[in-house]
Amino acid sequence: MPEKELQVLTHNRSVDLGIHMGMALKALTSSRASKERFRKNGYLVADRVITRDLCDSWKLTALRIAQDTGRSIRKETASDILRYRVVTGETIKECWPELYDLFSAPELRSWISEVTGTAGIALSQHLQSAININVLNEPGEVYRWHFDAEPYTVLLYLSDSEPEDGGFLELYPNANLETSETLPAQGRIQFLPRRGSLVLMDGTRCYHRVSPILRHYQRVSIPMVFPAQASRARPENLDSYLYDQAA
Ligand SMILES: O=C(O)CCC(=O)C(=O)O
Repeated sequence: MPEKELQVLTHNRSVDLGIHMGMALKALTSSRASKERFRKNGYLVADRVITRDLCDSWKLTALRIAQDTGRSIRKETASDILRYRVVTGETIKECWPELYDLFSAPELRSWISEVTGTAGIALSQHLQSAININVLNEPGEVYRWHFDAEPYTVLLYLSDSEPEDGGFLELYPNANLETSETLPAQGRIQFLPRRGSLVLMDGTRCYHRVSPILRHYQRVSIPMVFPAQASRARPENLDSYLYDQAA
């Protein structure tokens, strides 16, 4: 039987993490197989981490906050396009403590540490990018191919996607900046978001993107970033590229 790494359903833990958080995280496991899968591929999918009911209620909350305070990002260069709506970490901390509690729960970092075999998983000092709400909903919206600035990213999905919707998480495991220019289509992994599921990935070795939205629907994801040490510097101008609003 796999070890249960994060069981947040017992009464005491629920109290520690907040009542709703206790309901939210059912179980994240770090079995030998999942560690091995992560070691080999640099990513791991955990299904139904958040219950459907909670997910539906969180999706509404995410959409309301994105509507009230989100920024529309529209960046287009010859090689890539970034078009989506984002809520950054400072706003989440202030307006949605329940989600912030999930992000900052020591149990989540322990699980990342177990699965990745990395000691010292920290909370990022860059609150703006540490946790976001991403909303893509119009045909043509896309989150460009990129590597992350920090190694560990947890993506929590609050919506389901159908293949006809677009909005796949696409990634090339074990890529690097040199190879990213010439990656063959057959090596590409496609993950269709399912609400309540979570992807843990080393974003510095998985080249990834959100594929273009093909028809109107609400794709809601919560990216959370966890550095291996607290004090890594972010590339200059990255935050202004990602978060400065469309003119
Ligand atoms: O929403 C997703 O599936 C991925 C988002 C992403 O890559 C990011 O926020 O860096």
